[in-house]
Amino acid sequence: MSVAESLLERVADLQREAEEALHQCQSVEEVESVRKRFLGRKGALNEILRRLSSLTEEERRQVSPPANRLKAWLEEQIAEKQQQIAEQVRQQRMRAEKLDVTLPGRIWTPGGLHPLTLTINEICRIFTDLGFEVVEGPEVEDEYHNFIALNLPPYHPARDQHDSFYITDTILLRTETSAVQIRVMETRRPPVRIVSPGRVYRRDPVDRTHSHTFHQVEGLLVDDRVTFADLKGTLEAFVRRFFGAQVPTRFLPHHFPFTEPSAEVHIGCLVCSGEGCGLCKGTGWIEVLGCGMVHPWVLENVGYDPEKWQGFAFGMGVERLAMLRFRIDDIRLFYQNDLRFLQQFD
Ligand code: 2NM
Repeated sequence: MSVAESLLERVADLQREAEEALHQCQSVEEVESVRKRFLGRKGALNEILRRLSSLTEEERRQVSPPANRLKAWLEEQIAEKQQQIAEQVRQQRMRAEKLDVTLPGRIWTPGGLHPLTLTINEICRIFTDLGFEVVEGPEVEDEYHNFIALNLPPYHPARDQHDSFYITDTILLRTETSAVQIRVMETRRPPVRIVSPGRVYRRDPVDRTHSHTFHQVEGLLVDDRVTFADLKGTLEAFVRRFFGAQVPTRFLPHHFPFTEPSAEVHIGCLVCSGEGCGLCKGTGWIEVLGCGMVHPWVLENVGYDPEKWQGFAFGMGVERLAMLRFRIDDIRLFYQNDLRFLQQFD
């Protein structure tokens, strides 16, 4: 077999080998190594072309065209294979990154307001509708604003060290929000119409109806010619809106150091409507509010002339009202943050 014939055979073999090698390729890197093997500087094809120089003119004319066709064919095949693999890789990535828009969405449960917040908001709303303004103040108070200005002198039983949380000798957690009203009166001239909602603290043992930390809304109105009738009308309007128009009220004489006269407001029992039951302990009535005409000494303490100005004031426990409204029998439920409890209120 002549050299020319063996080279031609080699060209034919190379085409088959290249075809097979390309067929096996899975990646661009593998195609690249096939390219090197056949078309590279030291590749199989160059080796054939180098050997052409040792052939005669006639033999070269025989071998050269098939060798060059093989080269062109290889370049085309390799380029095609590269593209084919690139497309495969793209398809794979598309499949991997596919979004399934039919999957169900995440379910978000919306939050809601705490029943005490709902109750405070409703109480304040009723009073703002009546012309009162909502004012808040500090939970850490001094003895003057929490006790002395409210006509609770030293040695008054309500001031027992064991009934309040003292921080220093004279600084304590407020035991009622009246201190806020003292602060407002100190800085404004009458008329004053305010309600002050907020958290208060007392050293009470915790049980179904008591908590050391609870909430109050207290109210104050100061103007000239204010009478006990104004107090009764205002609180009756409040009770009718909060508990319902059909609920009866009664005022019983009481005592508070900061009001004179003072009264307790009762409503007809929501459970038995006056028949007598467990809730009202057989009396048919439930206490919901404390109130009275602001004591002249309290007015004097804030620089108001009691001959010129009169006022009424009242205070209510938010937990107590919320328990009556929502029929809750244990105050501790408000503070446990159990969603099964909290989700019952909107
Ligand atoms: C109550 C009952 C009666 C009251 C008094 C005052 C102030 F600051 F004007 F003197 N604020 N709130 C008051 C009166 C509070 O709670 C049962």
